[in-house]
Amino acid sequence: MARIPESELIFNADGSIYHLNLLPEQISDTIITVGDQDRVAKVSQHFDSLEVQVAKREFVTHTGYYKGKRISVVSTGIGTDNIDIVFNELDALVNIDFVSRESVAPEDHISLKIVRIGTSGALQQDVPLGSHLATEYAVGLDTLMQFYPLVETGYETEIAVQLQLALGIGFLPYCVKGSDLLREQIAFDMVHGHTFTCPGFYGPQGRQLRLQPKVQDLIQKLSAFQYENVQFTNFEMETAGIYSLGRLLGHEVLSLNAIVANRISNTFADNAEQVIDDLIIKVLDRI
Ligand code: R1P
Ligand code: URA
Repeated sequence: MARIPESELIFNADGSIYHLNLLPEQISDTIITVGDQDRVAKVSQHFDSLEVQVAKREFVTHTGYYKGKRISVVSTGIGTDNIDIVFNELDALVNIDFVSRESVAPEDHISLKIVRIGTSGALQQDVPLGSHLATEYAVGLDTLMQFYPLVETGYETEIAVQLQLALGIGFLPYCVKGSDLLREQIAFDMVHGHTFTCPGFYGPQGRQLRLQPKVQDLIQKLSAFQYENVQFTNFEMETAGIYSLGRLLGHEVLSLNAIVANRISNTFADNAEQVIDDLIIKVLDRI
């Protein structure tokens, strides 16, 4: 195994990894990610005991025990650029030897179980505000996978190609499926859906404040898009990055969405916090 240089794998003075500020022993192999750093404590408040509390920038980590199970909660901040940092560093914590700076041997590879608890906007009239939605396929409209050799199935590539045509955009999106196993284990009673991951909250999600859109009728096009029996239910800003880096790095990943907005009925949930809290409890009990 090649030694990874100091400029590529960066440690802080205390030996912790650069952005997450964590040491390998400070995370569990069962991880919940949330976007908002204040949501970390909303998860860990349910722990029986809290062992680790670390924070740097938007990356807050709490590790503790919930009903005897060791769980870490990590905030990612917003966007797939942050997911790149969080996933590479979480993976390094378990699959790179911090002393030798080498990857562990393939037989020692640790597969993390990672579940995102996030908020999301619905793209279909019949996805109710306040529902909990589990993503099967995610399409990334961001550029993260321009920089990694993601291997897509023929089916995934076809979705991406057809979507590019439907939107008339000058780049090929990427499409990737999450873990069937985790979806069946944790999301068996949730709304089943497919998710667009957008590189912004406003223009890239068809919101118009003072700027004119470049892609005309984006919401209508995303809502109407269908490939075979895959119709997209919602959008947010991390899932496709999570699913593709999970596949590339060998981790089990699932994205769960608390639906707080419906962009077809133009409504926003007045109980968004409660919807997220209910999702947190479900995940803690099932993960
Ligand atoms: C935008 O408001 C943010 O909310 C959603 C989007 O993915 C984006 O991160 O998720 P979180 O609530 O987990 O941050
Ligand atoms: N998060 C998003 O990214 N979009 C929404 O509409 C709601 C939450």
